[in-house]
Amino acid sequence: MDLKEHPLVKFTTGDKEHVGNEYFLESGDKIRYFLETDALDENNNLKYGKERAINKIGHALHELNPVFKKFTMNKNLAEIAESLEFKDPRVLQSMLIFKQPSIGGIVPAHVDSTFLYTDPPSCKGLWFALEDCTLDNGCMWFAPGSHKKYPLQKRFVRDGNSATKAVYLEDKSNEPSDDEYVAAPVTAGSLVLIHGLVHHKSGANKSDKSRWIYTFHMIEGEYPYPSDNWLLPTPAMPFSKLF
Ligand SMILES: O=C(O)CCC(=O)C(=O)O
Repeated sequence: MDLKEHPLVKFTTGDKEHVGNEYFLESGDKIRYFLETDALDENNNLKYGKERAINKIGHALHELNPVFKKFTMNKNLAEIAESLEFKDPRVLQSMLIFKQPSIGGIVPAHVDSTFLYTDPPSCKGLWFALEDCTLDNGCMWFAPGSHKKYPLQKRFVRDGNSATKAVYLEDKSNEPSDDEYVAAPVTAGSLVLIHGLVHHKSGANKSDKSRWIYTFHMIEGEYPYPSDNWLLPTPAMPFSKLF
């Protein structure tokens, strides 16, 4: 990660949102670096070293980094996809999420099919705890059964080249209340399978321990994938076939 190349450091405030969006929207076939918001001061200077400021790395680790490629495009994980009745599972994004000590931010409640949409929805996430994930360092929370109870409410789509918007498919109020969420602390090495329609979130990390995880998502390659999805395959990097 070269800070001089990073948009938050390189560009002035006026261009920041635009450039930040492009940096994100063009990250599908790259390895890019996203910072904790609390790691920047009011002038957008890093308050901590980059190792501590990093929030997330994504979204093509599974193609571009040999360690993550070997880990992801793996026979055991292909068997899991088969057992979930995928016919043509395609890995389309991978991420390291860090939740740094004391500054790790929340991940607001969402479902993954909002961001990785097929028609019908088919996304599943494989989420690997690289460290113990506890109530203190920002473990995941799930609304049990929400994938059966609530239809997909919205899609996150491109709006021109450098913007995104939400398109509502259902009533905005149709989602779980806060008290439906249950904490899911896990130990390092655990795999959590995440249904694309299950509502989940994670808390802030105010503790002195980091909470590193690796995750990737797959979709059913046989289903239509709309061209206004934020994450698009490219001729050089089509979505990776798990088998
Ligand atoms: O790791 C987290 O805190 C959030 C991950 C998440 O929401 C996801 O992988 O869909």
